[in-house]
Amino acid sequence: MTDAYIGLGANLGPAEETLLLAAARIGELPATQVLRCSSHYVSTPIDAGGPDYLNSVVAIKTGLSALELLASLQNIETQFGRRRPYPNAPRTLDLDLLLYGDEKHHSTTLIVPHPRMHQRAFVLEPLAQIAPDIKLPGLAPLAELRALCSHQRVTRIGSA
Ligand code: PH2
Ligand code: MG
Ligand code: MG
Repeated sequence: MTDAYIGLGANLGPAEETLLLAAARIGELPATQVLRCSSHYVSTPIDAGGPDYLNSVVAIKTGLSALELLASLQNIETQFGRRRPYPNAPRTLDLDLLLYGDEKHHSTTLIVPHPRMHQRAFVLEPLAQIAPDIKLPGLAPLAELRALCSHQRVTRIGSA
Protein backbone atom coordinates (compact mmCIF):
# COMPACT_ATOMS: atom_id res chain seq x y z
CA MET A 1 0.00 0.00 0.00
CA THR A 2 1.28 3.44 -0.93
CA ASP A 3 0.32 6.87 0.39
CA ALA A 4 -0.61 9.17 -2.47
CA TYR A 5 -1.97 12.69 -2.79
CA ILE A 6 -4.44 13.86 -5.42
CA GLY A 7 -5.21 17.46 -6.37
CA LEU A 8 -8.82 18.15 -7.32
CA GLY A 9 -9.95 21.19 -9.32
CA ALA A 10 -13.12 22.39 -11.05
CA ASN A 11 -14.24 25.66 -12.55
CA LEU A 12 -17.30 24.62 -14.58
CA GLY A 13 -20.60 23.27 -13.30
CA PRO A 14 -21.46 22.53 -9.65
CA ALA A 15 -17.82 22.59 -8.52
CA GLU A 16 -18.41 22.14 -4.79
CA GLU A 17 -20.63 19.08 -5.26
CA THR A 18 -18.26 17.72 -7.90
CA LEU A 19 -15.24 17.85 -5.58
CA LEU A 20 -17.17 16.06 -2.81
CA LEU A 21 -18.50 13.36 -5.15
CA ALA A 22 -15.11 12.90 -6.82
CA ALA A 23 -13.41 12.36 -3.44
CA ALA A 24 -16.02 9.71 -2.63
CA ARG A 25 -15.49 8.09 -6.04
CA ILE A 26 -11.73 7.93 -5.41
CA GLY A 27 -12.45 6.09 -2.14
CA GLU A 28 -14.40 3.47 -4.13
CA LEU A 29 -11.44 2.56 -6.34
CA PRO A 30 -10.10 -0.98 -5.83
CA ALA A 31 -7.74 -1.37 -2.85
CA THR A 32 -8.01 2.35 -2.08
CA GLN A 33 -9.02 4.29 1.03
CA VAL A 34 -9.36 8.05 1.43
CA LEU A 35 -7.43 9.04 4.56
CA ARG A 36 -7.95 12.83 4.64
CA CYS A 37 -9.71 15.50 2.57
CA SER A 38 -8.74 19.17 2.71
CA SER A 39 -11.23 22.02 2.78
CA HIS A 40 -12.23 23.55 -0.52
CA TYR A 41 -10.25 26.60 -1.67
CA VAL A 42 -11.38 29.27 -4.15
CA SER A 43 -8.47 30.25 -6.38
CA THR A 44 -7.75 32.59 -9.27
CA PRO A 45 -6.94 30.63 -12.47
CA ILE A 46 -3.16 30.30 -12.95
CA ASP A 47 -1.90 30.16 -16.57
CA ALA A 48 -5.54 29.73 -17.61
CA GLY A 49 -8.72 31.71 -18.20
CA GLY A 50 -12.31 31.25 -17.14
CA PRO A 51 -14.05 31.41 -13.79
CA ASP A 52 -12.36 31.02 -10.41
CA TYR A 53 -11.47 27.44 -9.51
CA LEU A 54 -12.45 25.38 -6.53
CA ASN A 55 -9.51 23.23 -5.43
CA SER A 56 -8.81 20.61 -2.77
CA VAL A 57 -6.35 17.81 -2.01
CA VAL A 58 -7.09 14.29 -0.79
CA ALA A 59 -4.70 11.83 0.83
CA ILE A 60 -5.22 8.17 0.03
CA LYS A 61 -3.68 4.77 0.69
CA THR A 62 -3.78 2.54 -2.36
CA GLY A 63 -2.70 -0.83 -3.64
CA LEU A 64 -2.96 0.44 -7.22
CA SER A 65 0.27 1.18 -9.05
CA ALA A 66 0.93 4.81 -10.02
CA LEU A 67 -0.13 4.10 -13.61
CA GLU A 68 -3.25 2.21 -12.55
CA LEU A 69 -4.17 5.10 -10.27
CA LEU A 70 -3.59 7.63 -13.06
CA ALA A 71 -5.85 5.68 -15.43
CA SER A 72 -8.53 5.42 -12.73
CA LEU A 73 -8.41 9.17 -12.10
CA GLN A 74 -8.74 9.91 -15.82
CA ASN A 75 -11.74 7.59 -15.92
CA ILE A 76 -13.40 9.54 -13.07
CA GLU A 77 -12.68 12.84 -14.89
CA THR A 78 -14.49 11.46 -17.93
CA GLN A 79 -17.45 10.32 -15.80
CA PHE A 80 -17.81 13.93 -14.62
CA GLY A 81 -18.02 15.19 -18.21
CA ARG A 82 -14.42 16.36 -18.63
CA ARG A 83 -13.72 17.69 -22.15
CA ARG A 84 -10.29 18.72 -23.44
CA PRO A 85 -10.94 21.30 -26.20
CA TYR A 86 -7.56 23.06 -25.66
CA PRO A 87 -4.77 23.08 -23.04
CA ASN A 88 -5.84 24.41 -19.62
CA ALA A 89 -9.45 24.89 -20.78
CA PRO A 90 -12.01 25.38 -18.00
CA ARG A 91 -13.03 21.98 -16.70
CA THR A 92 -15.79 20.19 -14.79
CA LEU A 93 -13.15 18.11 -12.98
CA ASP A 94 -9.38 17.82 -12.96
CA LEU A 95 -7.71 15.09 -10.90
CA ASP A 96 -3.94 15.39 -10.71
CA LEU A 97 -1.73 12.71 -9.17
CA LEU A 98 0.54 14.96 -7.10
CA LEU A 99 2.59 12.47 -5.09
CA TYR A 100 2.84 8.69 -5.08
CA GLY A 101 4.81 7.62 -2.01
CA ASP A 102 8.31 8.97 -2.42
CA GLU A 103 8.49 7.73 -6.00
CA LYS A 104 9.64 9.81 -8.93
CA HIS A 105 8.19 9.06 -12.38
CA HIS A 106 9.17 10.74 -15.61
CA SER A 107 7.50 9.19 -18.64
CA THR A 108 5.32 10.51 -21.43
CA THR A 109 2.21 9.38 -19.52
CA LEU A 110 3.11 10.35 -15.96
CA ILE A 111 5.33 12.84 -14.17
CA VAL A 112 5.36 12.56 -10.36
CA PRO A 113 5.76 14.68 -8.29
CA HIS A 114 3.38 16.75 -10.40
CA PRO A 115 5.66 19.10 -12.39
CA ARG A 116 3.98 22.36 -11.34
CA MET A 117 2.69 21.57 -7.85
CA HIS A 118 5.55 23.42 -6.13
CA GLN A 119 4.57 26.67 -7.89
CA ARG A 120 0.86 26.59 -7.11
CA ALA A 121 -0.72 27.85 -3.91
CA PHE A 122 -3.97 26.10 -4.85
CA VAL A 123 -2.10 22.80 -4.35
CA LEU A 124 0.31 23.78 -1.56
CA GLU A 125 -2.28 25.33 0.79
CA PRO A 126 -4.69 22.36 0.89
CA LEU A 127 -1.73 19.97 1.01
CA ALA A 128 -0.28 21.82 4.01
CA GLN A 129 -3.69 21.64 5.72
CA ILE A 130 -3.83 17.83 5.60
CA ALA A 131 -0.10 16.96 5.62
CA PRO A 132 1.83 19.82 7.24
CA ASP A 133 4.99 17.74 7.76
CA ILE A 134 5.12 16.10 4.34
CA LYS A 135 8.47 15.90 2.52
CA LEU A 136 8.22 16.44 -1.22
CA PRO A 137 10.70 14.23 -3.10
CA GLY A 138 13.36 16.40 -4.75
CA LEU A 139 11.63 19.66 -3.79
CA ALA A 140 12.24 22.41 -1.21
CA PRO A 141 10.47 22.28 2.19
CA LEU A 142 6.72 22.92 1.97
CA ALA A 143 6.95 26.11 4.08
CA GLU A 144 9.49 27.63 1.67
CA LEU A 145 7.38 26.79 -1.36
CA ARG A 146 4.27 28.25 0.28
CA ALA A 147 6.10 31.48 1.03
CA LEU A 148 7.15 31.79 -2.63
CA CYS A 149 3.50 31.38 -3.73
CA SER A 150 1.98 33.64 -1.09
CA HIS A 151 1.03 36.29 -3.69
CA GLN A 152 -1.40 33.85 -5.39
CA ARG A 153 -5.00 34.33 -4.30
CA VAL A 154 -6.36 31.25 -2.53
CA THR A 155 -9.22 31.41 -0.02
CA ARG A 156 -10.22 28.49 2.17
CA ILE A 157 -13.98 28.07 2.41
CA GLY A 158 -16.23 26.05 4.70
CA SER A 159 -15.16 24.06 7.72
CA ALA A 160 -14.54 20.70 6.03
N1 PH2 B 1 -5.52 24.06 -13.03
C1 PH2 B 1 -4.87 24.26 -14.14
C2 PH2 B 1 -4.47 25.58 -14.61
N2 PH2 B 1 -4.73 26.61 -13.68
N3 PH2 B 1 -5.64 27.44 -11.70
C3 PH2 B 1 -6.26 27.21 -10.53
N4 PH2 B 1 -6.48 28.23 -9.71
N5 PH2 B 1 -6.66 25.96 -10.14
C4 PH2 B 1 -6.45 24.88 -10.96
O1 PH2 B 1 -6.83 23.74 -10.60
C5 PH2 B 1 -5.79 25.09 -12.20
C6 PH2 B 1 -5.38 26.40 -12.52
C7 PH2 B 1 -4.51 23.14 -15.02
O2 PH2 B 1 -4.81 21.94 -14.50
MG1 MG C 1 -4.26 20.29 -13.17
MG1 MG D 1 -4.85 17.35 -14.88
